[in-house]
Amino acid sequence: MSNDIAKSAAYQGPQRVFSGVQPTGSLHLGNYLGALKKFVDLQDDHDCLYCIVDLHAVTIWQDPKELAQQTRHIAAAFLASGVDPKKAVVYAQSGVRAHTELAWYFNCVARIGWLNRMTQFKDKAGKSSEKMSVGLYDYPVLQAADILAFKATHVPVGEDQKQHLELSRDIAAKFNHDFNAPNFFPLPEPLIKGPGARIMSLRDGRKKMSKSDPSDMSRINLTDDADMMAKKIRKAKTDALPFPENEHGLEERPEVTNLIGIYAALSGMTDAQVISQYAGGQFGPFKSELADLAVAKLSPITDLMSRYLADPAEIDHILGAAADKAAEISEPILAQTRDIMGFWRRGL
Ligand code: AQP
Repeated sequence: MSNDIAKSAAYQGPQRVFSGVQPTGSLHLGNYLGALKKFVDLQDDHDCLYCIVDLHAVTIWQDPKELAQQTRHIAAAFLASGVDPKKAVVYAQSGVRAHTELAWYFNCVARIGWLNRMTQFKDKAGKSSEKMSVGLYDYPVLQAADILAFKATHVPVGEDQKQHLELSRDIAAKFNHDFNAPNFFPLPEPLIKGPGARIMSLRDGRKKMSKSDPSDMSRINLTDDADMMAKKIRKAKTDALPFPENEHGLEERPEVTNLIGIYAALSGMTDAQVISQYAGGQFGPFKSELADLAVAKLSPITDLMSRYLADPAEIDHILGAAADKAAEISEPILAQTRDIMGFWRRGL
């Protein structure tokens, strides 16, 4: 993973990694492989901030009685997956003011036409876009502020976030240009490559695995017990054909492609190695071994999560200290941004 981080030619500041996860429900295998696992891989060699993005969560109504607990739940998932608070800054977004303040400045830089092109808003709003919050529409601008409040240069995310990352780059470039501040903000690079970048629903191989899918059978939650994980994999949709003989045999077989991709990501094998191991066979034995693999990888995380959640005071201590650290990094960047934009300040 560390080799994927290339230095941007023009920006000379430090390399920094930022990513966020919404506290909107139980995390699933897609979040784990597309994000959390990469967070752990990066923390040893890089300056990393991992944020629980509760301001993003409230773009869709969240029960105030649940939100803080949901935030702790994601923190527990980070820690149980191996994110180490001594190496990475793990904090809650609403506790650091730079996010909202910079988002406002960027609202005045981003163009409406850019946001109109964002497919995630269209997917989430469906036919009721007029009834959605302004926040949901503006979500990618807040995301740009999240990243650039720390001048982060690299953002590990799943494939679904690629378009938002391109918008962050556009906002950074336009800010630098409009305010004649060459290379003030870096143009952040997505870190998408690698297995697990796009895990699909177990019920429909053309839809991504998602927390908000109404069918719980479509995803493996990090909180599922071993029996439930095995049941979901056993019942995962496939088709009437046997296991493919080679990679060409994956064409037009999205569900099979997805299961092979999950096996590869969990085992560290390539898709081709998985195919050659099961070539031409039936799906029964493959699914049963995939279930064992998923349980072996995810059950220890589930168990550890419960242990962290049993000690909310410890989680709060970690989040509190990290919020201070995140503010320490972002405040000077915010102050410089305000100066570049020409805002009044005391002693000017
Ligand atoms: N299916 C996926 N495959 C790979 N990566 C994924 N991610 C999400 N789904 C997949 C990555 O997980 C990180 C955190 O995502 P998030 O919870 O902040 O929001 P999301 O992308 O909107 O995730 P969901 O599950 O689809 O949530 P809902 O249903 O609430 O919208 C991101 O890096 C994301 O790329």
